[in-house]
Amino acid sequence: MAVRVLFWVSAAALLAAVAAVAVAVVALVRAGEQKAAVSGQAPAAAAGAHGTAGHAAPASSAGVPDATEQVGGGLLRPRLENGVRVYHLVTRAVRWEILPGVRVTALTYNGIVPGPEIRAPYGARVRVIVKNELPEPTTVHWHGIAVPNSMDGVPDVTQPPIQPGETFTYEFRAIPAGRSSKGGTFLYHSHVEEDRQMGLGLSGVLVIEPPRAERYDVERTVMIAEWNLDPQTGETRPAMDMEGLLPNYFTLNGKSFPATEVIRVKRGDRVLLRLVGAGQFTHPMHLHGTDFRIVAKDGHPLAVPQAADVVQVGSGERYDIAFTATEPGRWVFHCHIGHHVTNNGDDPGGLLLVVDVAGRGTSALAETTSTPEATAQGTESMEGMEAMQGMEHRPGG
Ligand SMILES: [Cu+2]
Repeated sequence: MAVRVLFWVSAAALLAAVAAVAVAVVALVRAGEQKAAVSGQAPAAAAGAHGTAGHAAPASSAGVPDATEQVGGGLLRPRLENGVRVYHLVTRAVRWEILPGVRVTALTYNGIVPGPEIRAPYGARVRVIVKNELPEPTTVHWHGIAVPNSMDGVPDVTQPPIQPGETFTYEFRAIPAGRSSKGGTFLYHSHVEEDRQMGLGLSGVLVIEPPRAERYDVERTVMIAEWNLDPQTGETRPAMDMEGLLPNYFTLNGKSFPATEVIRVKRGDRVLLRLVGAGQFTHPMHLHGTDFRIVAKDGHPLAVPQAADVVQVGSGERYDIAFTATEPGRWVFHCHIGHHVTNNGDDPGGLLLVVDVAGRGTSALAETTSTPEATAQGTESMEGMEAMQGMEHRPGG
């Protein structure tokens, strides 16, 4: 009897063990598949460079030099040729510093993130000569501009892609699409593998200056973007709303707080910020200390400016917001999604900058409005940190 019981107990234990091994093997295989999918390696190879998974592969960093510039978005000066404003853009990959010691591999216009700011008066004839020095094809789309269809920059629809080493010349008049607006904030960006190339840095702002532009004491463009960076390996992937590609770094004009620019204004200054959604995510941008007026949407002035203290900036959108700096202090302007004010999980970071409103004549710093060119990164970082430490509330508040 006892032997019989022992036999059945042993048999049951053996069966259970076999089943457990089978379950474990299945789990191991699945884990392997998931790991490959997250890293993008195996599916990328299987799907090829143009498959969905290929878009998730890290930007190639082999032989990519560190950027020679520290500040992105500087003004691109044209050459005048028979009344045509001629601009040059060169696409190339660089290692771009978003924080001291933290670099992303970026695809850029002219070696900077964001690309240089192009400005032209309403109606001006514009020629942009684009040389592609990337190892992959590209195009430039003029977002919101009334270009001839052949200049619209959509690969295999309006033009063949610009192959590596090739040059393409875009020509158009600086007139908003639809022709109802006389000027405002517009955008240019790659339209080849847009999720990937735009996400890795290929965008810049195009300002059409209206004939009677509103005057402001301080004016800044603020381009909002996201990055997926492995800070250990430096592998940079285009940030997307997909598992394995979610962003862990966020930049305003190519810098994460505390490396973002401190915008210095005097009390009473009228300030215009041109907000540009250059990434793939929506950011509720919030200003402390005062409200603002949304004066234009997508390069179109609003007949009745809208009062707000948060504005949702989605991908491709532009909002021009204006305010008068009435209260002295260090007021922050930041994304209200807590995760977006972190650097790889450390806060404060990401989409936050300081608007430093000085009482008139009370501060030597207030006498000079800083330009991006004049910004010393290290100094600004320290001041940014001090500003955060001096604040009563966390950026989420
Ligand atoms: Cu955000």
